[in-house]
Amino acid sequence: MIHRRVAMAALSVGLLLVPGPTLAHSLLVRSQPERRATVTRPPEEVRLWFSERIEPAYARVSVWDAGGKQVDAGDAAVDQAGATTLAVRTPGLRAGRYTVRYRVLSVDGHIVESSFDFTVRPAAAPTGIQK
Ligand SMILES: [Cu+2]
Repeated sequence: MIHRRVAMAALSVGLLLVPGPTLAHSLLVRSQPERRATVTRPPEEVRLWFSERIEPAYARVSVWDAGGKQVDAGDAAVDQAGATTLAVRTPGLRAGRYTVRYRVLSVDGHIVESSFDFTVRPAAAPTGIQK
């Protein structure tokens, strides 16, 4: 039922071209890995946190390598409790640059679509230097 309600909301906004001033759409507030981050340990998943609830049926996130190959496990899912977190597993990432693409539908009916990159740095060889 909530799916229908959100679809109707999206339709209303599209027809009226008037965003509701009291409704905020879901913005990406943080991610792991972070935007433009360089990490030394390949992440087992990519997780996105949004400012507002997102509609699970319309949430998409995928991870692509520099050659344009999709490298996520294809199991993107919205957390059950708050519906503000979206994650996808990324097993076996090697060193390289990756692009995270996401598209979510806020409960206010707005679609938010964007992307960001992160880099996995090759593991440094042990140097014996103590921190
Ligand atoms: Cu909005």
